[in-house]
Amino acid sequence: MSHYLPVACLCLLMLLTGCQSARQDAKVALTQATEPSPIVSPTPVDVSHFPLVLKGVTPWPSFTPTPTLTATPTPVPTATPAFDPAGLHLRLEPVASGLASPVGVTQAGDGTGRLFVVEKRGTIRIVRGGTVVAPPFLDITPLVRSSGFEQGLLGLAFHPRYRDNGLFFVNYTNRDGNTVIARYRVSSNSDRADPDSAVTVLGVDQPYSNHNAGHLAFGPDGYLWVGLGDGGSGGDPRGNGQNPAVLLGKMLRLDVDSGEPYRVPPDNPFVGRTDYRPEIWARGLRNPWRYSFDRVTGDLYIADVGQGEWEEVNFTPAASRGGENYGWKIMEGTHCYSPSSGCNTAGLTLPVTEYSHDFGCSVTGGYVYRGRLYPHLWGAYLFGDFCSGRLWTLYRTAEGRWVRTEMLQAGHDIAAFGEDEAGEVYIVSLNQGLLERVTVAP
Ligand SMILES: [Ca+2]
Repeated sequence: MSHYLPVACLCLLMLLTGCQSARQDAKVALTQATEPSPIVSPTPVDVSHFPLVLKGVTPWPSFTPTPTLTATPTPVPTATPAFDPAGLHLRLEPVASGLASPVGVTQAGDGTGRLFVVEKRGTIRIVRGGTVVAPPFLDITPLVRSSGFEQGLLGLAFHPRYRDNGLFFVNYTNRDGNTVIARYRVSSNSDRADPDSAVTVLGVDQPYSNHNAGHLAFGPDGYLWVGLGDGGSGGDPRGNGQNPAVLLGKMLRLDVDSGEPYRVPPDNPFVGRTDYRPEIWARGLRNPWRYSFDRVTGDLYIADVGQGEWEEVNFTPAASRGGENYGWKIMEGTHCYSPSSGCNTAGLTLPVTEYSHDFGCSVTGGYVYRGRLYPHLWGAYLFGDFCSGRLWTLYRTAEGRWVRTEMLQAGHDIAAFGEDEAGEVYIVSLNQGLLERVTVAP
């Protein structure tokens, strides 16, 4: 079996990046480049920007779990060694197959151990013990436009108190091509949602078909974090990423427990500013294809898909008060984009790692490993590339350097990462319809 995606698929994938030449980029993605290992981010991180004094890979004593975290607390191993990728061999273990264009996987935090796979065309499937439950948990296919490669049902997040209130949130492209974030409730059957329970939380017009981002996640603050792409096309023609008056190209932070359908948290950074939408937590994002909070530290990792050359991962410490500007489209990664040289980088938060299109073409953000099965993986951020199937670890040394190491090549696309309740990490392949678990070879 080919280890590479069909070129036809890659041409579609190029939409993720807005590349000018799909053929050229397909060639790049098909090039099996050898990456020096480990790679250290070439960019000095402006630590002064961060209000939190960072403590490398063992920062958990500073974290105070809140009651809104998921139901299964992960015990903190004692005497865990600092993460060291040397000699560590990761593998992908098949869990389920036959999924229809999966783009996400998550869990309900309700103690049932079920995984919920998001299928692009508009369904959510339960995987229990490696078996895909036949009737979908939710089927909103009639509401969803998935004809564009980056359109569809794209995100799912369960309420932190799902066990008590049965609420969950989805992000999809509606029939008009616009983004809808909606709330649903489970039915009396715990394996079936009530399709008639929908309440629209937020609608965002999309000027182009691509860069819909689509991820949803609850933070340790109990708020819903919504990442929006820049509206699409290529090169952010409308300048949305830097425009504080629009929601596109931003990370939003919403209180979905107060107000109807939501309230702006009073400590959002731009509350009271007439020139900013108050929902905005941070700006300067292009297409944040997956972000996650470290369930132990509360730190936020945002992967942002690049325009044509540089894929990046951004780090925001848990103590951030928000207001970061992640740079797009002033910069792509750590490189000036508009203008192409001599750009003003003042006040920008640069990524902690980036890689060129020699190694892929569309970053997929993952999770910091906090599972129980592989202590040697504890504290490492796992992420990958959609096009090349490369999977990396990223961690911060005690000296404050971010180190990225390629750990494996999946042999297929990596469309999304997810965690189960115990903190084990999974990936899904859109083109292969696979759900796989990340394991450490003995
Ligand atoms: Ca950036």
